[in-house]
Amino acid sequence: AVTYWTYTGSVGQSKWAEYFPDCGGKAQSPVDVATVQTQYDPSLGPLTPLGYSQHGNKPFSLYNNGHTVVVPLPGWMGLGGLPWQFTAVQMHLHWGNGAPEAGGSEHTINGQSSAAELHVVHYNSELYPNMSVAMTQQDGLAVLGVLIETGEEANQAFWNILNYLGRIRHAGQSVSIPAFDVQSLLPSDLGRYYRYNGSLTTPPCFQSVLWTLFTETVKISHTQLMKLETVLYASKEDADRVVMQDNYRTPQPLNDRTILSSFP
Ligand code: B30
Ligand code: ZN
Repeated sequence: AVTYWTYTGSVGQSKWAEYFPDCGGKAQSPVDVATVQTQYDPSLGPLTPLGYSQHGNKPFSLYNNGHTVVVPLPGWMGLGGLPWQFTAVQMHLHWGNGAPEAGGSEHTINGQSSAAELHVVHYNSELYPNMSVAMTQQDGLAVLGVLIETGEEANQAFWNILNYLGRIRHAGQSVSIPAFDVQSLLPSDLGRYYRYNGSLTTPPCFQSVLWTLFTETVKISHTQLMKLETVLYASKEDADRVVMQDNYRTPQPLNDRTILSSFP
């Protein structure tokens, strides 16, 4: 048995299900959103980030976990507008190789990839005591997915993360960064989104996630996108120097699921 995994190679995504059985389940993420097949659900109201802008005086940390770069979030941040109260846990990114035509997002819309994708992970704190317990439960997690495209202008909010990647080049490294307004990373329209039940997009692929994918994308500059490739998959002790890129899973079968939309 293996407990580690990668995106390509001998323990790459085509092998995940051999070692992590849930990765072969019927409700996996990400998915392609075929917009003509989505179904409008008028009960889906706008989501409300709670305390995202209230960062206090404590710095955040930024961590290279060997598959992505993660910012753990303070426990007072949460998400309203869902059937339960959710508490924020962390946010992280998925990206490609910086080539203009190449993808990098996990979710796709009508078969189209975006350059990168931001995930803000929350757990159901009304029903479960912590993230570890919640991620094994079918109604345990809520993840916000934000598609990131490249544009002409730099996105000032993203510098709050990208400026510090040089300090966490190796897996296992972390750095303290100034706290910032997490809501500034999100699109301005939080009322238009797709909703479906899916999974963690990485092993152990537990089918515990209520996914929200915003229709509005956020834009960063190409220079900013390239900054993500400052980071390596390997730890400092490791001989190989593989650049962290293409850390996204390809879309999984929708099977009998319906993707809902919050707008007609
Ligand atoms: S995602 O948003 O679906 N990409 C986890 C959370 C969100 C997503 C994927 C995974 C998660 O919490 N996984 C379990 C924790 N990890 C530890 C970690 O932070 O680094 C265990 C693991 O994967 O083996 Cu790597
Ligand atoms: Zn993710």
